[in-house]
This record gives sequence, C-alpha cells and structure tokens, in this order.
Amino acid sequence: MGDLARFGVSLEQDLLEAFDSLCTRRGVKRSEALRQCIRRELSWEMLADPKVPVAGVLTLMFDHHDSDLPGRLTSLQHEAHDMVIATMHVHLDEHRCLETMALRGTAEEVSQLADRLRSSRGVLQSSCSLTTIDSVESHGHAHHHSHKGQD
Ligand code: NI
Repeated sequence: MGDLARFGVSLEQDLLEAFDSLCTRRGVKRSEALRQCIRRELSWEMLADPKVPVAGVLTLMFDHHDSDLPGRLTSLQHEAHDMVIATMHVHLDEHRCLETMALRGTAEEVSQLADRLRSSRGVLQSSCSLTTIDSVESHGHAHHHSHKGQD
C-alpha cells in the first residue's frame, strides 16, 4: 500500500445512512468499506480486459443420474486441465451433486470455460466468481512504471 491520501466526499444523506448501515453490518469503518468498494469496482473493470490474469471458483449443481453429464463435465475439465487447478465433488443427497472448481487463466479463457461448463445440459444451478490475480494497486503501479519507461 502506498502513502495515504485524504479526500472529502459529498453525498446525499439517505445514501450516507445506507452506507453507514452497511458498515455497521460488516463491522468496518467507513474508510475501509470505501476502499473495498473502490477495489471491487476497479477489479470489475479490469475483468473486462480479456488478457488479464484471473482466478476464481465455479460451482455447479447437477443430478448425477442425468444422462451423461458427469462424464461430459469430466471430459471438459480434462481438456482444460491447465485452467482447472482444483475440484471438489460433494454428493449432496441421493441424486444431486455439488461440484466446485478453482479456475485460473486469462479472463477470456476462464470465462469461456466457465460458460461452457455451466451451460452443459443437466446443470440445475451454477455460480461463478472470478477475481483478478494482480491487485488493483499493483496493476495501476505497473502501468505507472510502463508509462515512465516510455518517456
Ligand atoms: Ni456426486
């Protein structure tokens, strides 16, 4: 983390009250909550860059009796073995399975793989959460250096 800077923010009373209520629920101070919001937004924006390195988790719920889905999911994971860095399979009940995969690669590759897996016929529910591996701060820092180098 770099040097701390201070700045003033003007916002509507209602919005501030809602924000303070969020801070209370999460047990964080305003400045920490604001940092988290800013990092999340910057990270979200970085995810739009197809080449940015990301890591995340894809969770699928499916019925293992459903046709050949388990086999197809396994085949897709083997084809993308360099991106599927870990899997966990939980037998939820007699019928349903919960499979969680840790994925890593570029935003474009990982998003495409996640879309293929979660859109497989027979998947009942899915969720996917990706985050950039390079921190927002170091990303900005790297850009700063590269600009300097070009001068
Ligand atoms: Ni199972």
